[in-house]
This record gives sequence, C-alpha cells and structure tokens, in this order.
Amino acid sequence: MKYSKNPITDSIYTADPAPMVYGDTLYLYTTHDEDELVNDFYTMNDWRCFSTKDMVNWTDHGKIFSLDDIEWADARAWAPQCIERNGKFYLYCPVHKKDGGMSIAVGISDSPTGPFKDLGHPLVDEPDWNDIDPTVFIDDDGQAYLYFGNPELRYVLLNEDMISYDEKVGVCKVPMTEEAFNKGSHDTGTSYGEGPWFYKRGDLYYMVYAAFALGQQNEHLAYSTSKGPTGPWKYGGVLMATGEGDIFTNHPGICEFKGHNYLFYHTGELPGGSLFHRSVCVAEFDYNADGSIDVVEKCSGVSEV
Ligand code: FUB
Repeated sequence: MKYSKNPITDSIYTADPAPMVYGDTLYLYTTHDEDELVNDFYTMNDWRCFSTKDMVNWTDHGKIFSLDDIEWADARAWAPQCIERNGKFYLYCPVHKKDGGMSIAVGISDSPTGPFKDLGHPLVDEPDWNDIDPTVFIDDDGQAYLYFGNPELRYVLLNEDMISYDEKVGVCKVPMTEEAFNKGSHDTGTSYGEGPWFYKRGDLYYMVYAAFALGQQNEHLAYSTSKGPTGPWKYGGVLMATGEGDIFTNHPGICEFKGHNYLFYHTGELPGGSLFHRSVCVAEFDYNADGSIDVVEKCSGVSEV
C-alpha cells in the first residue's frame, strides 16, 4: 500500500487548508505564504489548488485566484473555502480592502480549478476586523450558511445565488459562551479563535475551529456540535493539541473522501518553516459511535485510497 508524505507539497509554503470533494476527486484549496516577508508579517497574495484521487498522488493546479484579480483589495489573501452549487464553484476569501479593514470576497468559476472571477465587491463587509476565515455549507433543505470570524463567530444566510445573503436577517452573532466554546484566552473569554469549519454528519452539525486555551499562546484545534445549523453550540473537546515547537496558528479543514475521514491542518515543519511560513498536512481520523472525535495526532502522512 502506498503512503503519502506530509506536508502535501514542499515546493511552496501553504496554509489554511480547505478540502472540497467533487465527483471522484478531492480538491484542496490553500493560502500561500510568500518566501519574502513584507513588514515581517503574513505575506499572502494568492490562493492555490491541489487535487488527488487517491490521497497519495497530488496534482498542483497552481495559482487559481489572486489579489490581482480583486480590484478593490490590496493584501492578506487569507483562509478560503470553495463549494459547488448548480454547476458553478464559489471561492469565499478574506482580503484586506484598499480603503481599510478585512472583508469577504467571492471568486466564481465554472471549474473547481478556476480561473475564478471576482464578484466585484465584498460579500460581507462589516465596520470591524472580524470578517475573516469564511466556511460555507449547504444544508439538506437547500439553505446555505456562511460562518466566519475572529474573535467572534458570526454567520449569514446565503441566498440561492451564493453571491448575496439575506439582508433582512443580516449578520448574526453567535453567543460566545463557555458552554459553546469552552473557557479560553481569546478576546471573548472563550477558546474560540478563528478558522471555523462548518459541516454536518448525520443529524449533527459540527463547528471545528482554531482555539486558544487558557495560558497557551499557540492555537490548538477544537470542536463544538449542535442539533441545528445555527446552534446552540455545545463544546466537544480538543481535536488537535498544540505540541512542542508548534507555530502560532493552526487551521482545520475536514472532509470525508472515499469512506475515509480526513483532517487537514498546517504546521511549520518544512525547512525554513515559521509562523509566516507554514505547510499543509493531513491526518486520517474516525468518529466515535456518539459522534464525538478523539484527539487527532499530527502524523507523517496517510495511506492510499
Ligand atoms: O493565514 C492567515 C490567517 O492565519 C488565517 O486567516 C487564520 O485562520 C490563520 O491561519
């Protein structure tokens, strides 16, 4: 049996993994940490796509969307997620606006590997810096949800067109309680930090996220569950612990592919790795019978499927 090797690619630094299964292929969208830093901060200008049919052999589709394609944005091509609806692909991407602040852009394409074309204006644009790390999911009844946010978790109800949302309902703020996200050291007093990943398995909704434990600087991954798509959320536990030598961020992306469950995450483990030079990795995991998930260990790779 063949075995893949983490990280997924060693040709560039990648972060913020977002898997999407479409047909017999797993598409993996990532951000791209540039080698050369500007102002010693995250220097990220484009989004990348990789695909596989067997978890071992990966195709690099290169740059599929970039800041150059978004006339109104000038920096911070941060954590994206892609979804298909009615034959079109929608890539939700946080960006920094030329006139200040973070907001969520949408790239639209007829193909999962792009090229993506910008909607032309921000989809979500609030007067604060909370609009990052979008995660999108279409429920069984057809309602699409876009969750996002740091330090607060918020959501909008996307319209069928996927490029606008129900303005009457507006941007909804999830109650940031300890019951929902555990006690933690982030700004809300909970562990919820950023990087939400929203999905449903059976009748249970999952919110996986990057989290800050009390007294811990680096992010770990945690999860909460709910019986409904908009909560109330119940803290579930740690999904991936921080370890010795870990970097400041981690970022979850979860999918089921060919009967196997995968957690994508990022580390600083490539040569030259740092908090601004990250690399996307993958681990396989299983759910317990009650839907709970045990701590997933960082690993060296996964088996061929
Ligand atoms: O990669 C830039 C930011 O760092 C992401 O938006 C966060 O989730 C964290 O990974």
